[in-house]
Amino acid sequence: MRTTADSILQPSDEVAQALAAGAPVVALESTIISHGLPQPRNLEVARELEAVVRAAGAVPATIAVLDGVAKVGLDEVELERIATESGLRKLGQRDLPVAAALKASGATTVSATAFLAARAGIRIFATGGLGGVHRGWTEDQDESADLDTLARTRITIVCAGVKSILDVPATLQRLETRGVTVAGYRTDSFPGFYLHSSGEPVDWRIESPEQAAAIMRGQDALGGAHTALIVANPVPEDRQLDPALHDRVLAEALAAAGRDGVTGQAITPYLLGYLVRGTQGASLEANLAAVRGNTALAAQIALAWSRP
Ligand code: PSU
Ligand code: MN
Repeated sequence: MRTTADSILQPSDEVAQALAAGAPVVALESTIISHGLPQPRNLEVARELEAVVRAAGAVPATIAVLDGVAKVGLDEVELERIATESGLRKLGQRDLPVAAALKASGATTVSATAFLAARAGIRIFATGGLGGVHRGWTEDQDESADLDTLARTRITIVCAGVKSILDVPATLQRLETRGVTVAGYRTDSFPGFYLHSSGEPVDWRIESPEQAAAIMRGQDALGGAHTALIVANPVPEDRQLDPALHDRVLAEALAAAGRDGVTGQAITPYLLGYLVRGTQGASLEANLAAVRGNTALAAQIALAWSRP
């Protein structure tokens, strides 16, 4: 069979119908489910995030690659595979053609999910925290492919900033250089993933989903490079991880990663897992509070975007 976009990129019937009707759709990534959260909680979360989108009146489209096919919108069995299958790969954008060719299965990161969502015609995407420039960049040049994809993909991503395991100021600098628009949602400081604030300022503050949709219309009207809009939505202060606990356990996690020689794709799941254990699950609760809030806000933005 000839390889065509239709044979390797398949929206579910529900997602295809919603997109054709101009109804609100929210893309959700799958790496957070397969690699970012512990079992069995991850499957509950995957279902819960979809329910959050539906409760707001939008259609969820969780994205993953199954047996070489990029699925946009998963059914219950497919969602279970993402949450439970062992040996599932973590796929960035560059891995997608290989996974398709080798009929491999894998969860999609922000870079792969944003790319596939945009290709399928979805404009709004929710996640926890973006990837970015890692601490120690001067030694290993580890910068998440998330940033490059967001610099050339017309998508709106709602996130609680970038993961606090990263070099946040360097990541913000890269986003500026690459022309990615960043707006704080009801905040003047850039969120800190597990923490309400990263301590870094954010240049623009918006107050409503309608303002986010207006920025998106501005992006399209102005034309130019297809860059993303990051809507940085902080975890509520009463749901954040205790900052002192965060700093202490993160320092331990970074030291342990250095000792264990963890690098590349493995480093982010390693650090997040270390934090979950080292905080007795408190980091997990903060992470989930952030993702839930981001998903609900993404649905509101999708509704505002679908209203002409
Ligand atoms: N947000 C979370 N947990 C996660 C991730 C995001 O709350 O695990 C995932 C996303 O899929 C993101 C990836 O793209 O971590 C970044 O991985 P890396 O640093 O290897 O690019
Ligand atoms: Mn990396």
